[in-house]
Amino acid sequence: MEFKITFETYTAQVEKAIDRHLPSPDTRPARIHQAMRYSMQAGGKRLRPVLCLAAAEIMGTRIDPLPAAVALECIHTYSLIHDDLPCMDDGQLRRGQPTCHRQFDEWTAVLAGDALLTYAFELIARHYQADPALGLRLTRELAETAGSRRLIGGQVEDILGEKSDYTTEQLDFIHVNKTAALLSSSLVMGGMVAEAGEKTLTLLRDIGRHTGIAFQIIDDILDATGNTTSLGKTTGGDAKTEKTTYIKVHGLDESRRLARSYTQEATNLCHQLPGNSGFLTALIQKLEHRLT
Ligand code: GRG
Repeated sequence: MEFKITFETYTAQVEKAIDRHLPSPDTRPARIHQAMRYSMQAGGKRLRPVLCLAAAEIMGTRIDPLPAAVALECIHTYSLIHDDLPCMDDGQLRRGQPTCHRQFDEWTAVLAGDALLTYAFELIARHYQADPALGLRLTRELAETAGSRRLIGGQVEDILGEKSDYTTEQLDFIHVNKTAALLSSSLVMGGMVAEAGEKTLTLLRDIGRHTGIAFQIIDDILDATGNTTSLGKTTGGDAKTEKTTYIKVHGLDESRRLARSYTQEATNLCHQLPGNSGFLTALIQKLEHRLT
């Protein structure tokens, strides 16, 4: 019960901050701002911003982590909009609603994704200008994670892997970069806002990596076994595109075991954080139970 209340408190803060920080829907040209808001406010678990807020709170912060949290959600939502495009996964449903390119059209969806990507950095530059060193650290963290060696690099290898068999090393590269990197940065950026030391930031990064790998394994399992209506997004896409997934490489039972093991590793590391990590530990455990 306590977990649920804290989670809902964080997500309510995030929803309000998204509404406050995004350009209003009538900002000219209205079409792009409506599309940005359509995808950002379509729901979603708000996992990345919540991780950022939770990390900042564990450390105890004097600076507001919400702009950083919204910037993370902007990057995540941009990646979903672009991943759903016909030239990539051609997704029809996202967060229980028609994907951005279906609701608007393809060119609007491409530009809405571009605009959210850029806006993430505007938010950081604007809201952390009183502490330029912090603004710079957050910018570097987010830029490296969203860039061609991490998020985009993972996506590229993922697409190249369609219709071919990947080694476990290649599969790990995809998951670590496409999924885990942004979860790691969410925790790290929360820690940076709260002025955590290098040792704690490394710990947060490791927790994010293990959580992210578990999260992606579970996402693969849900894609193979879940249903489109309950998940609010198109499922079965991995098999359709013959993508290399954890299930294809390890089988369903071993994938479940691996998800459990990465989750366990992440929660073990949480106990080493200098503060009350109860909520973070419970959140990571709940993510594994998306499976049941
Ligand atoms: C740069 C175009 C581009 C893509 C980068 C992030 C990504 C690669 C693609 C998005 C699709 C995908 C399956 C990503 C893996 C991470 C993942 C499972 C995303 C879904 O995250 P959730 O479940 O989504 O947190 P909500 O809607 O709840 O926010």
